Amino acid sequence: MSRPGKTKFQIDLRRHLREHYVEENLIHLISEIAEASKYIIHSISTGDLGVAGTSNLYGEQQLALDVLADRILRKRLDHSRVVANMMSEEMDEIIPVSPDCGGKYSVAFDPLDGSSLVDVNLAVGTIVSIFQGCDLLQPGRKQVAALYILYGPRTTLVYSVGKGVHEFGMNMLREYTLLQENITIKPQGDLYSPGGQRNLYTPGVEAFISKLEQRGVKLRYSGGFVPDINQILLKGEGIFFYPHLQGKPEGKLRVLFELNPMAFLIEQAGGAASDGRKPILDLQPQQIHERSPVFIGCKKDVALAEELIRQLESDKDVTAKKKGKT
Ligand code: FDP
Ligand code: ZN
Repeated sequence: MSRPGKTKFQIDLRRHLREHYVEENLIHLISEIAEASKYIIHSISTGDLGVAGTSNLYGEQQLALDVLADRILRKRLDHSRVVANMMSEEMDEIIPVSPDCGGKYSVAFDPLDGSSLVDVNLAVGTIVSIFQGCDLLQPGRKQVAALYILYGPRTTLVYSVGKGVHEFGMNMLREYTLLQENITIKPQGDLYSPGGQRNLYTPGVEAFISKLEQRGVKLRYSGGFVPDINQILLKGEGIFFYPHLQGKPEGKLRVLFELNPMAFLIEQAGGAASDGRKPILDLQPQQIHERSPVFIGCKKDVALAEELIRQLESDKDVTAKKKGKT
């Protein structure tokens, strides 16, 4: 689990948080999420690929892994004593946990992003966004912490509390220990991860992808947002985009559960995240399941996407946002 030259031996997650003077309740919250992930990885790796609403051989209700992951996290947060409100991609409404917001945090999470990839044994992840107090419908810039857990060949956790981005690996004892501190990404990169269907790209996005291809950048796309972002962070370069599409101006990814936390992490690593016009972290969400186009990764590449969209598209192509789960 080590990368020579970049590791500090056996610094666990809790100790790392303490050493960065993170507030006690927030340390507790992040540690509880890390604990919950151990149960989620167990469910994934034992391969209980139940389908929600169906029964197994014994007549017991089987749960899809994303529903199971949601329950595991929800229970843990519910009992943590430090959560005011929570909501997840799997829920329709915000769940109040404690009416008292003082010293507490509100959490938005995507319990198992990329769950359609579980069947084909590709990497998936949990994404978490944390605000202080009760309010979850705030611009992402107000987040106090963001993290994801990547269930790949290895399980890793990447977090930021606004003091750099740090990667931890799950060891044989199922503890998260430090792999890499203060991860940064270059201003411009040679990897691209384009989401959505190319025949639906709008003129600005088509011009952008053509420019990247003329530059000779390499395609690296897994279909899972967590591994695709993790690749950019750890390779230190690249751009992921899931743009506005013709007939789908809101793109696909959700602001609260997916984009805000990843934008927080990428900005902390020196990158940028934009909806094509403005930073993701400045969007004021109106609804829980709001979606947005996204261009996220190396700063100069994100700026190039914005420039071409500004030149070749009118505002209405990009700004329309719609509510809704699929
Ligand atoms: P999934 O639907 O498998 O959960 O937002 C979820 C997500 O995957 C991301 O992980 C991924 O980047 C994107 O959707 C892939 O979208 P497409 O199905 O349009 O390829
Ligand atoms: Zn998701």
